[in-house]
Amino acid sequence: MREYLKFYIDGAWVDPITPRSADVINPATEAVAGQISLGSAADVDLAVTAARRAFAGWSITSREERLDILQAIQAEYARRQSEIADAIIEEMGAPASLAHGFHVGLGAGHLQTAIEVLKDFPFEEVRGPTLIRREPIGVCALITPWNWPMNQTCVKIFPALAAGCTMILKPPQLAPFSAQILAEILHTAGVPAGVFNMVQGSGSVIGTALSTHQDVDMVSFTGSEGVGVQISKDAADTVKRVGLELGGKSAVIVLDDAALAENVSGATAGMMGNSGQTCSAGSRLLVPAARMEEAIAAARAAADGVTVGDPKGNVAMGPVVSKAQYNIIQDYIRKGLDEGAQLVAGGLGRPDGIDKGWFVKPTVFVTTNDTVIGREEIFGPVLVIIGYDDVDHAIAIANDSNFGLAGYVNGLDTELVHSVARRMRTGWVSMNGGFDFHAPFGGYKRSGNGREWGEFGFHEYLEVKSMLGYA
Ligand code: TAP
Repeated sequence: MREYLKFYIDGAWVDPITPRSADVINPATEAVAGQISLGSAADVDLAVTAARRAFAGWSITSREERLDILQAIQAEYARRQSEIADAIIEEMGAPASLAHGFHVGLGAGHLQTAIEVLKDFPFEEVRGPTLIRREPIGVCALITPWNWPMNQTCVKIFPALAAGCTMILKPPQLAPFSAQILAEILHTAGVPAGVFNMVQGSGSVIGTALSTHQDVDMVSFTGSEGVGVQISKDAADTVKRVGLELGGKSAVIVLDDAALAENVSGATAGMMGNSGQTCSAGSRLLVPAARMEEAIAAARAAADGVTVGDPKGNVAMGPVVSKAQYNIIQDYIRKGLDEGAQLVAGGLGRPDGIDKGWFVKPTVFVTTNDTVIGREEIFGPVLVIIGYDDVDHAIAIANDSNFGLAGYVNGLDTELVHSVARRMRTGWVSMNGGFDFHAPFGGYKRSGNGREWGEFGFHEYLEVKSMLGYA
């Protein structure tokens, strides 16, 4: 049983002002995995005061001082990454191979990227008679979700630290363990008191207290669209900058010249990887309508081949994060059946042989883009396949969405792949599996605003000052 009852404020582990705790449930076993404290607005006040005090010193540290700290964190993160992975397995059910691999790897990647960007980031540049300075924005509230706990946390903390900001992290109640270990890492690595603070608790209490706080300068949020809208409203009265990374219903376009079975198989397995709980998941698979039977066979084989079970073991897919999330996904599967979508694999209920834990069957439907399961973000292991007539039709389907986070294009004709990617209305398009930690990541339309990752993620935490008459 993990007991994480203290908050990290002003460089020390402190008790909440009003003691109140909550259980954290392991979604694979439904057993209590640990306890955290639930904070209050008064705890947030202490953390913000500490962050404001620390800002005066941290904001004027040199590039070298910040690099030293980030490199110390890197050494400590590497030393404890196995512990982080174990925490992630318990808190949100990621399978061990994914937790020890991609989950901790994404966190490490954002840390390394922040170091690389900081090394030669142009904080000052002269343009004509003007000196343009980029200065840290101030005290930042970082509000994160449970689905990729280290990715979402590290992609905010490290650029914020590198930029010279101070911060308060509010981890998700459903997956609070790995953040607690990360706070220990920052402490051991020597991050000065007050620069990084962490208060656990509910979004409605801690999140709201941060978004409305007079002395918080910006909020960086990743999570659902509804909460993103609420945070924007809450932050409006104090004119904070708000960065939002919200949901998606991202299309994978498999072009006619691509190896269809191989691509469908890869996209299906990829969709199931984190139990479909990925904002950029390729949850709409667009294939040539004339080759639908071939696509169905490949998707069925791939989905049926996904091993589901105890995430500590050697499986490809663990449970979804919670009972509530399980029920949402079951409702969508039911909706798909009611809408008359063709069920290709999976379906309602737990996988055969599993009677405990929030496990969902890897599910594939064939449908059209005007159905509920074709349009809404399910955030579970449910893939929809949609047929297209020609390339223009594929792009029209891909862009016919309220979201605009990610897109995927796979094909052999490089010029065609590039032209399709150019026409997709999303902030991030991966062509033939392309991946880059330095590439800006963020959404068009209702998928959010602002960009994270790499140098663009840095700018989120910086103000721009013009000093005229400089030269
Ligand atoms: P959210 O409710 O959006 O939670 C994300 C974070 O925001 C959590 O830390 C949450 O705190 C906090 N929060 C909740 N209400 C808040 C408020 N009024 N003010 C400030 N912060 C607040 O997401 P969820 O419940 O975890 O998941 C619901 C749906 O969101 C999913 O089904 C999925 O569609 C979507 N989602 C998207 C993403 C990405 S990456 N785009 C990630 C996760 C979820 P708590 O600790 O109280 O939850």
